[in-house]
Amino acid sequence: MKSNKVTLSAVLLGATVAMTTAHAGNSDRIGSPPQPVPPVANPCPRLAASSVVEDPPALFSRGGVLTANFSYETIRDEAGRTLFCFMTPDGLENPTLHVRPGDHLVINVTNNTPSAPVEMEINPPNCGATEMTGSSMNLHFHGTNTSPTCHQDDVIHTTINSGQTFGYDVQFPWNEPPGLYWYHPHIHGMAEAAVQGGATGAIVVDGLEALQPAVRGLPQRVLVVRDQNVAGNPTPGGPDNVPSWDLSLNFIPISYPHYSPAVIEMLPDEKQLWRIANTCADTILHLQLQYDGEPQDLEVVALDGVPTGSQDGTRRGRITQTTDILLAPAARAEFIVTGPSRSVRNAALVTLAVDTGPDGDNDPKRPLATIRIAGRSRNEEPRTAEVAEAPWPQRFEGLRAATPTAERRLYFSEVLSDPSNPLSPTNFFITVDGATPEVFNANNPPAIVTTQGSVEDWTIENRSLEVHEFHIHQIHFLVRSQNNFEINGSQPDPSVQDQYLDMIQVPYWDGNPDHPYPSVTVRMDFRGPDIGDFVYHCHILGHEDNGMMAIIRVEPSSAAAALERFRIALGSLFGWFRASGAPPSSAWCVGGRPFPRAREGSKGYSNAATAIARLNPVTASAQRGLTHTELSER
Ligand SMILES: [Cu+2]
Repeated sequence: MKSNKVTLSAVLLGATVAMTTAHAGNSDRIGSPPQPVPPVANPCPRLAASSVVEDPPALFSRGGVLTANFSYETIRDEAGRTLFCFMTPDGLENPTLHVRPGDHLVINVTNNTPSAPVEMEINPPNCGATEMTGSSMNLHFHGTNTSPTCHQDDVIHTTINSGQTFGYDVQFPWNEPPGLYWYHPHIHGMAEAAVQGGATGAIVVDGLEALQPAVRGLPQRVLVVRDQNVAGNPTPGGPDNVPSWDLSLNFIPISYPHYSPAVIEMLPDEKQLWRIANTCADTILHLQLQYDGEPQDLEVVALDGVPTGSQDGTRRGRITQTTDILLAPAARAEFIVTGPSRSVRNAALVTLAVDTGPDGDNDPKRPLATIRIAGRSRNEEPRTAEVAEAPWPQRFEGLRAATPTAERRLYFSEVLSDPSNPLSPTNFFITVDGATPEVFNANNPPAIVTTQGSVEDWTIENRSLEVHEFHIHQIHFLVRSQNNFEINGSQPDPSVQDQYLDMIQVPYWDGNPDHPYPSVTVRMDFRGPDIGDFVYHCHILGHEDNGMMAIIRVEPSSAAAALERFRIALGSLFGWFRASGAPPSSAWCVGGRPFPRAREGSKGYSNAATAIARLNPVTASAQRGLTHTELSER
């Protein structure tokens, strides 16, 4: 018995020292105030239509750390659109950030956009500024299974205002799946404008070769799709089939009405790994690679950053074959393509028309790129590693076989802010069934509270007349079922069934009271180390900005909480928690201090919907949302 106690104490002490060391390492990197990053001349450059596609510039971690200095900038283009971007001091725009599992991603960012009036006060615990203005920004590391704490992947309380500099130190977990992730600003009410302005970039967790050997040595492309306002803001739809938004591919515009595609050069019959991120704010993509009109086979190796079929404990992925990839806003797909042979006359990467529902956007068919046979060798192009390391344990292993500890039902809904006025803005909601729908406010209490270690099955319904795109921060989910898709003529997507995603589309309801709501059932994995408050939301950012987001709190398991208290006590004893000038990492990192509830009468959004609508007015067209009374009477 004694030896067991000694062993347990040693393990506890070892774990505590490890946690403290990890925390101290984090604090040391952010301990001294980050140096301001000066603005860069001529920021946010864009390419000409029909340009040849090149990869975004790329930065790679060394010795376990990738440090980047970002100047957040804005400029207007000749069409009057407001552009946003992250510029490095040496002029790289939105570089791709390559890290490895276990690495630290250190970003010093200065908000060099003009100041704007205060919009609301953010209740403590604050991270950065305490007031949100019309030009606030922050960073979200989409899809990464990192911590939702201050200086890492917190988006609820992290606010960086004009002229302010902020230091991120995001620690990637050692068991992070290798694949494509991305970064973007995530200030509620302004996310759509920032992302459509172009402030998005790719993150690659390297090592895909270890789990998907078929990609070894292949030339690889990082393809970042963005959307933006159509020049002149014509009314979407109509006889000319005007898109709600224009697209660009690696900043090469594909603009209405001519849709001149970008150009991808390949050798004939060449195999390449394409890593495509849909970083559109609102536009859903339905990708096909067509040779003389025929859809080509795509060998999918990863979805949303997770190698397909890789989380079952074998640490080997399984390639899935498809001709069509539905890519929700924020989703990623990585697949092997075979270039056209010389006999192909017309090779194109296209996005097909997407049926978004009667209240949805207009996402018409259009080309993204034509494939041109190039005579030059691509030996100098970036390639994946020829020799892979041994595969490592994966973040979501064992989830499929786990017994759920809870089941929840949530639903997307929309209502007019003034039900008597069909032209009033729409409020958007994501609600736990039975709760009162509320538009998002950073000062809202959590809508769901769970405990670290739990595994939950969530069914997410769509009770509105347009599609919504479910996303949760910090974790991926296992797709278990796609239900009632047939009521509006859509089909479950076999290529995402049983895969691990951080994005999934829920088709629209048809409004027929006799019909069930379309839904998805997904398995949530809260077994990991990430505790605290984070968000889930629709990733059509126009919807998220107008309320369709809520907070989940993951409380530490009792063992983790005990360990945390022990660590704090130990830290106090040795003075390891010296004042560093940096705010505490999170409410939980300061000893489980209760998260303060929203203060009565605090300045800010007394009517959040009104204030948010002021920030981001909704086009009041085709709004046929039912009232919540009507919805709940069903
Ligand atoms: Cu939505």
